[in-house]
Amino acid sequence: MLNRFGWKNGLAALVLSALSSVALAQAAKPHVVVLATGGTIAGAGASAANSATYSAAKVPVDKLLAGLPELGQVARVSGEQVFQIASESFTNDHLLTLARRVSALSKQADVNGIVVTHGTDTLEETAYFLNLVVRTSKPIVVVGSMRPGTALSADGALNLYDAVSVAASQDAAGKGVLVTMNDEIQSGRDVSKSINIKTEAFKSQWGPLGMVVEGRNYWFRAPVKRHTNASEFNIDEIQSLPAVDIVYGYSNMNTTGIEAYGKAGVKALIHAGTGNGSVAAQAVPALRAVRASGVQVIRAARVPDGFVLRNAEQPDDQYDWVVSHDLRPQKARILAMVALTKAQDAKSLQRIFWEY
Ligand code: DAS
Repeated sequence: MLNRFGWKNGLAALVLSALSSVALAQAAKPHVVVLATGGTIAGAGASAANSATYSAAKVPVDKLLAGLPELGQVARVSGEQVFQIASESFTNDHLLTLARRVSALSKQADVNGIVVTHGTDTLEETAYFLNLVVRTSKPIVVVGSMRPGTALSADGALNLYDAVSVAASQDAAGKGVLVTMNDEIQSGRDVSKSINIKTEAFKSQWGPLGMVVEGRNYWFRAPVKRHTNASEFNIDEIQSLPAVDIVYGYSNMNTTGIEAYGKAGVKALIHAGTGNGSVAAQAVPALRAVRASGVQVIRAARVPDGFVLRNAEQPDDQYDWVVSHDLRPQKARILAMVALTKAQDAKSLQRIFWEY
């Protein structure tokens, strides 16, 4: 008589081997760490109809990941809650803390890629900061969403899936910090939040690097500016960031803001000028006085796209001013803070603005 336990042992062995092969297959997948900081991607609204009225930074990372089992198809994912804040409230301390954690994880042999979930308001600044100071070639992908996960047609789940998929991809290595939003793979350096109410919010004036569709990356260009492993800056050597602020140019401009920042002891002042970074005649003496007091003056433009030409609207050589190249004011501020940890003269700063 067939040993009545024979077929059971056989079945058990079959199930065990099937489970172990699934476990082995999962263990073989790239390990992606998701560092959660808050924002709309962790937001929650009162009803599904609330696509724009909701509270940001509510859903913890474990719940975010548990709500997206499809992530297991592309990577072995673990999560850490670094902060739980709306990103308009990011400070330099948040930037330093996050970058140090990303840097430490990037050094771990068992980590293949890193995703940072982030509010969209200052996502572009964090992505650029990481691009400048984290020395790694492993993929780092920053991701957010324009609608909370509770909303109809929420965009966060696919954005996060795309981010993990890209972070798990070998072909995403060495391309600098990336941002995945709305099926596009953007450069962390170039991308900015350009529309404040659509899911197609993030734009790079030089175009996305590529697209990610159903877990596959389609690349069309690569960054040419210095980043990550090719950077001269290293978060592991940065203890603090200097004060750098921004004044806005407009019709009937006055010098109150310029003088106040000069007195406040900023190390650099970004002037977001009209047109090609123009400075109102009545503001030039105030900016020159601030420069004379040792503050670096960086001419950017309030016009979002294009780039500021040196010595065009103002005699930058004569005034010893710097131009921000194609960086929007908020990005120029990030680069100025990082640059000032090494360079103290306008000539060195200008070289850094050309190269990064
Ligand atoms: N307040 C915004 C932020 O946290 C919400 C978002 O769009 O993510 O950046």
